Amino acid sequence: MTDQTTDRTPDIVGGQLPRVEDALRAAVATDDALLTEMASHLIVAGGKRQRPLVALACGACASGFDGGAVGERIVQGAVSVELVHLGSLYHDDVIDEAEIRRQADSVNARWGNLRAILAGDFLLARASEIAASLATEIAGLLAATIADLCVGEVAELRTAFSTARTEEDYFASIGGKTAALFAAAARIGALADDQPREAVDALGHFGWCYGMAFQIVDDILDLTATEAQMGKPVGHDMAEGVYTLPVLAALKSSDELASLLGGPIGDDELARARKLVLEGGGVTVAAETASNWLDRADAALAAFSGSPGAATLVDLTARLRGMLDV
Ligand code: GRG
Repeated sequence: MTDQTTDRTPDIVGGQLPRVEDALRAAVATDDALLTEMASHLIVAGGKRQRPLVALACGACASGFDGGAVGERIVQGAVSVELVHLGSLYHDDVIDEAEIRRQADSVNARWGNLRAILAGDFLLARASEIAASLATEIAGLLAATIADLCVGEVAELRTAFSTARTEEDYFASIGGKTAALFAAAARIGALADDQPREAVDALGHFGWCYGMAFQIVDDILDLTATEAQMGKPVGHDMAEGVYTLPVLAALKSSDELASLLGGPIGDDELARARKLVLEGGGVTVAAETASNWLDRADAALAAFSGSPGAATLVDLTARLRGMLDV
């Protein structure tokens, strides 16, 4: 998805994001100038800060919250989640040999794979340290979520270039690589606020459903947005052998698409494959699926209606829904 730092939610909860920015920079400061520069590279480059916003908003869902500043523990929880996200991006860009991230040089492109891996490890270590300072449960949750990210990524790699990839394979992979971290963000925000167990579970469910929709929208945009909007070539996932929901849906009724996919693909074949996915209704199926996940996300917020946190979360689902043409 595009990196629009200016596109952050301008509401009460979103107004707390500058605290997250300051705390992120503080979290990666070290005595080693090179390590500090590498570890802060993508923080400075921007990003939408969706995961910390979800954590802040869930921390502001308690009925007694007055709409003022959220507690520092919630800000630190939000920081720990964004640091895990950042660490995963550093490692992902090494795996994909990506050159650009957040419209800047990727860390691997600027400093090489070895340093990018080490800097990513450092971000994960700082995230773990912060989580452990908040609560044993938060530390355990974040560690389990890092494992989920790895499982989701390996599941994706295992089915690369496979036209036999099923929708179940796809959902399992995006659950691990994306929804698990949004669910953790939501739970951590609520846990850092000492909310009751039912609230933590309901908000965790919101995070999972929102994360599933978020990844499906990201996968749709990979096929429908322009290169300028995405910061990467159109159809990049398909070219890399990552067959996402729109592609899997279109594959069901197109032998021609199946014959084009299954291995590395040239620019002309990629353009034809993309046309087949769009004309074969793959994007429509994926958009309906994302919309269903957003319905579930909204429903999970019923108990928090009227709180400033819920207003931010409803705004997030509405914005994502606005990116779907269904
Ligand atoms: C060691 C934590 C760890 C992970 C290793 C590489 C890997 C396993 C997992 C990759 C997970 C990954 C990169 C999933 C993609 C999730 C995604 C949609 C990223 C883009 O998120 P945005 O659009 O990006 O929120 P910004 O830049 O706005 O933060």
